[in-house]
Order: sequence, then C-alpha cells, then structure tokens
Amino acid sequence: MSYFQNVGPIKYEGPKSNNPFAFKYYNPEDQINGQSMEDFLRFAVSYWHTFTGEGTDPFGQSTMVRPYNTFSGMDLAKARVEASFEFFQKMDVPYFCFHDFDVAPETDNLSETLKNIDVIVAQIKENLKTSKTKLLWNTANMFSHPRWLNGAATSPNADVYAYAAAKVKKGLEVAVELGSENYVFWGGREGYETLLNTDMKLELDNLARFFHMAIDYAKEIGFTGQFLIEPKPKEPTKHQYDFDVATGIGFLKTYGLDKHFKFNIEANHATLAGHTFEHELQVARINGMLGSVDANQGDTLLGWDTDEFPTDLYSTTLAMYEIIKNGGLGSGGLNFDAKVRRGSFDPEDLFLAHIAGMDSFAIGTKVAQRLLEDGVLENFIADRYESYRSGIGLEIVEGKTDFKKLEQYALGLTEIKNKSGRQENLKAILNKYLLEAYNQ
Ligand code: XLS
Ligand code: NI
Ligand code: NI
Repeated sequence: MSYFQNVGPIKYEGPKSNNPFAFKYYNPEDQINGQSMEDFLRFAVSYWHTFTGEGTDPFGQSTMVRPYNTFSGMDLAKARVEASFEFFQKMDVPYFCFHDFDVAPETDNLSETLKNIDVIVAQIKENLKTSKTKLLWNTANMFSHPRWLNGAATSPNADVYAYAAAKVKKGLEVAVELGSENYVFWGGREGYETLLNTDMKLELDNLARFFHMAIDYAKEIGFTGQFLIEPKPKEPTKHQYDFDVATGIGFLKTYGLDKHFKFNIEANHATLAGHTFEHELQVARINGMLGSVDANQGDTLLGWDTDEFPTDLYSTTLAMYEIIKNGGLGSGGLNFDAKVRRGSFDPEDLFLAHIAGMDSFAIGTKVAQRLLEDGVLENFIADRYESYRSGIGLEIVEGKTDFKKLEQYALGLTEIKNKSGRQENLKAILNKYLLEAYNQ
C-alpha cells in the first residue's frame, strides 16, 4: 500500500529544473571535503513534525490532511511507521529522529506504554532492514503528559523523577535495539516558572544525577552513541536550565559531565536565546562540543519557536561555515526539526518543505565551502588579530607577560592605531559569493 501516491522519488534535476518535486541544488553525489554531500550533511526527518504533527495551535484544531488519519490508537501508530518509511525512501534521506511518544501512544499506565513502544520498535526494526534510512537519534517526550507539569528530572516530585528515569532507560534500550547514533535530551520542562516555589540547587543537582545515571546505564547496556543536550532558553517553561550552549557547558563542567555530552543546536532556539544560529554553533565548535543540528528557522516577527523549514540562505551559509570548520558533524546530522505551516496541509507539502530545506542547506554548503577555500573571512580575521603574532601580542598569547610589563609597554606608546572592522564590505562579499555559487 502507498500512502503518498501523488509523489514519486525526489531526484536531483539541477538549478534549471522547474519541477517542484525535484532538488535544484542538493545533489547527494556532489563532493564536499572528500565526502559526498549526502554523507557530509546527514539530513534527517523529524518524526514528530512530519508524521505526528496535526497542525493544531493554541487557538485552532488540526488542519493536516494525512493518508493515515482514518486510523487511531496503535493502528494509527503502525500506519505512520509504514508511511514514514515510504516518505524516507522517496525523499532519499539517510536519517530520521523520534520521541518515544511520536511513534507509540503514551497511556497513563507505564507498563502498557512500554509495551506499545516495544511493538512499534519491532516494526521500525523490520523496516530498517530494507531501508537505507537509519536512526540519527531518539529521545523521550517528558513534556506532553500532565505528569510532567513541574518538570521531569527537575520535578519537585520524586515519583515523577523515577518515572522519567524509566522512560529514558527504555529510550536507551530502544537506541541500542535500533542502532541509534545519538541520544538527545531536550529539557522542555526542566526549568522553573517562579523562584518563589523553586529549590534551584536541588533541581540542578538532581538533573546532574539523572545524567550520570543515564551514562552508567548506557555503559551497562552497551549504548555507544553520542549523548546530546539540546539547549533552549524558554518555551514551554519560562526559564529553562539548558538556556544556551554556554550555560550548558557551565552546567556540564560543574557536574563532571562534559566529557560525555555534546550539543544538538537548534537554529530557532539560538534566536530565542538572543543569539544567532552561527553563534551557538561556534560556541559549541570552539569547545569541541558541536554534536548535531536541529535545522529550522524562526520568524523575527514572532517570539516563539515557530520551527519553520530553513530557507534563509545567509543563515544556512553561516551555519555550514561553522559545520565545515568543525570537520562535519561526526555522528550528528542536520535534522529538520521543522513543521509545515498550518495552511500547508497537503501531504505533498511535506515533500516540498523538505526539498526547500535540503536545497537551502546545499546552497549554504557550497557558498561556505568557497568562502573557506578562498580564505575570505579567515584571511580578514587573521589580519585583524595580527598584533598577537609578534611583539607584545605574542608575549600575551604565550603567557610571557604580566601587568607590570604591560603597564611599562603601554606607558611607552605614543599613538594607538586601530583598524576598521569592514563589516559592510564583508557582507557585500558574502552577497557576491551567494550570487555566484550557482552562476558560474
Ligand atoms: C522543541 C525541541 C524538541 C527537541 C526534541 O522545541 O526542539 O523538538 O528537538 O525533544
Ligand atoms: Ni529541536
Ligand atoms: Ni525547538
């Protein structure tokens, strides 16, 4: 049975193609850094937005027309698995990601929920045998059910904490069973609403204990994938503990967890934290902790996680710049944590949206690669910091000076000359590279 009869396999047709159901820029076979574009970018489909999302918002009901909507309960879950593998194959994506709750219905009874997960995981495993698409990461949904209203591993209620542990324990077992390459922790409700009723120290200590137990259990059952923390400053909780990468690093180092984790960086979470996407990628990269990416974009006019498909070429270019400098994403990938708008309700929109996102990242990759090959920003930056490569600057960098010597040096200065940062010119150069990437 086919769930998406109207759409055939999506192929690369090149920039001149007018076929909406074809890649114009993403050619999986193109080379980047000695790897194919497909192997370098490691695109992933997010199960929740693509197959589970219904288009509801706080004011309105579901709008999505989906071929499996006639089913319910476990039948719906099973139909979604079949539809998802058809989608993966037609999109030709190498990876997908899911929360336990996306694939199997969660009930009020834990053992029943775990059984539901087992049934669906067995079905996914069967599909994986014949599919090229693999599991990039899985995670536990510990934010939808009412029991999580005060958090999971930071809940004031120890019973909830134990329940959360049971879910993550299962998640790690599923990760092993399906060969997942990573395991993600996004703490949607790990934070607080008001300090008037919160013991922040206990909550943070408990969160760290939770992570340590996860590491121990992963070791025990032989899960060798990468642990990832996905920072987000707020939403649904007012203040989330994993606010941004820098805050996450501070937390991990405080609790001796930093060797075990990298970050899964989401573009829209970066902007919610008041940073650019590339800022978060760079903070992770320079600390050796850039693990994976949730590729999406926000809306400057809206102050929440709109999870739009990424189409902003400046953003994809500057993100790919960081990713190429990082030498790729290792076991991570580019997961489209993105949803079609409520008004884009046709099943075909799911394909069109992924094509838009994949093409946008392919363009960004090509532009970033050329910028790096020509050393455009590298050379400019090297020149800007030139004063640290000789004389007093070199002494600073090599730790061979002190306040007294620096004072002596400063007293001897007659004139200080600064150099222009040339921001506007650099942006114009970026424009030139963007326009030329496919017009040569
Ligand atoms: C929500 C998050 C979530 C994580 C996985 O804002 O992006 O979807 O990626 O739990
Ligand atoms: Ni995300
Ligand atoms: Ni998000």
